[in-house]
Amino acid sequence: MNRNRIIMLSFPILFFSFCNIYAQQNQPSDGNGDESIILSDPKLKIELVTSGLDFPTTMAFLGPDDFLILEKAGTVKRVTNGVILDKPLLQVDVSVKDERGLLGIAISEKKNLNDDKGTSIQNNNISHNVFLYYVVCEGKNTGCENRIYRYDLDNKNNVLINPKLLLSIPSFPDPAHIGGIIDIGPDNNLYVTVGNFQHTIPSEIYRTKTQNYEDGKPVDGRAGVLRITQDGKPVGEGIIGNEYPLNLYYAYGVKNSFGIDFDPVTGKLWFTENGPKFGDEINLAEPGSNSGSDKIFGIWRVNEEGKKLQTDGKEGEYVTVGKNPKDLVYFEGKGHYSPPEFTWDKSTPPTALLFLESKNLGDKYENDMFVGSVDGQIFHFDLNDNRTGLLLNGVLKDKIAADDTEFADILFAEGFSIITDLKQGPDGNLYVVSGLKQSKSENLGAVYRIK
Ligand SMILES: [Ca+2]
Ligand SMILES: [Ca+2]
Ligand SMILES: [Ca+2]
Repeated sequence: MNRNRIIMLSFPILFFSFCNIYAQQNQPSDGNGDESIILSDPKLKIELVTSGLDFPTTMAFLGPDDFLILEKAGTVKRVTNGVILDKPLLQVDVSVKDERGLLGIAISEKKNLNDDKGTSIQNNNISHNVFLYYVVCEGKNTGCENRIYRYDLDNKNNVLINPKLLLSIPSFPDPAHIGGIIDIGPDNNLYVTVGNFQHTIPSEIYRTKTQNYEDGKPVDGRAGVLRITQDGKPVGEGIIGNEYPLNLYYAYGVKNSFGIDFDPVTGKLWFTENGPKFGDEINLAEPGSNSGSDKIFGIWRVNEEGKKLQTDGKEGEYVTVGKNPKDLVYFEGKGHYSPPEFTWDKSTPPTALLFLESKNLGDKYENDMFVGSVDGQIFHFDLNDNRTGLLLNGVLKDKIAADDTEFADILFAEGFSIITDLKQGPDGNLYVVSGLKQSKSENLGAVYRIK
């Protein structure tokens, strides 16, 4: 196969400037319809781990070559040595409309035995707690809730049992901006992303205080990164308030997020945020961080209609925001505005965010940040010395990727379908979950390993 030819067809304009980066390409060993995947580092190899999944969302490892993976329509599958176990571990009746579905998973070594009846359960086959995040609706589009359950994994019989409801958030008006990612922090608590539940042009305007409307409706769990214990309880004193569910917020003013992870060096939380048609972000979140949504995306303010405000009528120019802009909500000074550490001006919707702790891909990638996108790209970032920001040079020194002509320094891979998750395996390699936007006739969702 002539790789250069494919690249020239795909990137005729960028070819000459990028030809060094793409001097050597890699492709999955079986070449199974994935010829378009390109890694920018010729020293790295990519392998197909498994395919035939129907819109896989997120995955979590149980052990080496052994992980659970979710399909959006409500199935939990186990993949061992690349083989998908015939029988799903769980099939839940979720709402799949638009962005709803079975979305998030996190696994911890068994700490709690679930017990819905108040009696002690003895089951020596239970090896892990499995946390799942999904959306259920009573009617077709009514009575919807984002829910987090804790299950027990019966490791012998390969089933998830004893569901315990940990958190439920009313999910309306739209089947959009659901969030849905769960991660376990260094403090062993669960961190959960929740969006604002509204299309960019909403079917109904519903504004709460955590979307930065001071006179907004009461806080209900949307538009933030929430933190709960593995039993579903608030963690100590609330950061921005003590009333439930305000006491669950770690960060707020978040439109939607498909990616969180913790810096393995500092323990700090980083997350991606999706803007409207501009202003996608990478954020470092201290406790009480306000990301500015629904009023600021990236570094751009929006008007009442959600349109980007310009200065001097110039295309792409932005409004500088000071510290704690006046018109945002701060919950009596307990919150603070936090501008993004990086932003894409032209929409490149970021998804999963991962810190790769291992040196398996080379010393230079140790503890670096990787970010996936809806457009099938993986971006790579070094952090600065004190790990308070990203190390950005040249056209990215302004912390803004104006468009894809500014991607050269940060583009690590491209050519996947929508990337829904990035994980480090116990083998130290980088795993990529590539879903498919429309998988009606073929189950083309796949997992890849970069090593
Ligand atoms: Ca923001
Ligand atoms: Ca590095
Ligand atoms: Ca720039």
